[in-house]
Amino acid sequence: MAQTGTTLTQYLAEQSRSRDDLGSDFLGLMGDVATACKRLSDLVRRGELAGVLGAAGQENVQGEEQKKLDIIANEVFIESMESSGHLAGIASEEMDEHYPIPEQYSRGRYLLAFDPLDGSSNIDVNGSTGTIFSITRHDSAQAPKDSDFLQRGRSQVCAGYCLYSSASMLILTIGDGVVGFTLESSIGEFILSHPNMTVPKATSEYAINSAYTRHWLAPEKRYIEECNQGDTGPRGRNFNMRWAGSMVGDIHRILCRGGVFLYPMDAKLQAAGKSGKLRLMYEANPMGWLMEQAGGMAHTGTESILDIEPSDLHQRVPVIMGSSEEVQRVIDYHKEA
Ligand code: P6P
Repeated sequence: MAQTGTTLTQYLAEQSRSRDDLGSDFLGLMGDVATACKRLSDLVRRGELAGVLGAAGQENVQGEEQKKLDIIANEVFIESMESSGHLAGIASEEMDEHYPIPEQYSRGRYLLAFDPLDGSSNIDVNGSTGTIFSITRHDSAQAPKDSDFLQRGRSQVCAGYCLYSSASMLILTIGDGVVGFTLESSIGEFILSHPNMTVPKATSEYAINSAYTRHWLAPEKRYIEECNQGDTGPRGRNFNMRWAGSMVGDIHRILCRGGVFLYPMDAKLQAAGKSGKLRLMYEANPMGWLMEQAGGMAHTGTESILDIEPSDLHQRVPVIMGSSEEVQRVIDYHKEA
């Protein structure tokens, strides 16, 4: 009989047998995450034909121009997740405060923080986009407050993303390494395709938006200049640069073949009183845990991302993550600065 492969549901059921902290509630929750990702994958894949491209004509709570699909993605996720009784609350990049589970539905013991459509500036040009999600526990029967979401990255129960690109792929960790599933659209199932994703310790590829070179601080300026000097400089080898314009696209490439992703603090962000560009709760923490689980590192330049005590639902942090040798080098340059 033709082998379909292991589905996400089968994989998680198998894992939960050896993990009494991951019961049927968790399996149900992940089923809803997969459903939401499948719905979004279909909308992204159909693009203009689904009438979902273009600007929404409004800004989000971050003051950023929203795309139609930013709003639709947020609604699709909430609609897929709110009624099953697994979640106590939902926090999203697109909503100022967290979304309480409506009275008519029962509340569960998990919290979901997510970026519905990361890299949405790519959507109108058919570039890679993705949904990033972070699941933590809410061990209380009380309705959560915003502050209940403010848990360190190390306390996540599950973290992952769904990448909408040439294939739609769901990549996640539950603390036992990183696994990847590819959407088999003919049967609407995520099939296990990457059972053990690891980040090579060494790399010759970096990802940073070089348009901000004049704003970089000394450690990043030194690191990138040395990479660009290639085999004529102190690194003694040539480097390559990739910048996907979506964190999900860059992080996925790094999980597949190594690399270092940098969205560091810079003079422009400092002048604007910002503590970084990317958000801790639903970008840096989930991606940081994936990186560490895959054998990489996730750092701000001065502290490990997963150790940060969050202070705000939408707080921003500097991000340097990927192949450990390169992240460590940038950390060392921060120490020397
Ligand atoms: P820039 C997308 O808006 C995002 O949050 C990340 O997905 C991406 O890596 C970064 O910002 C791109 O930022 O400044 O290059 O447009």
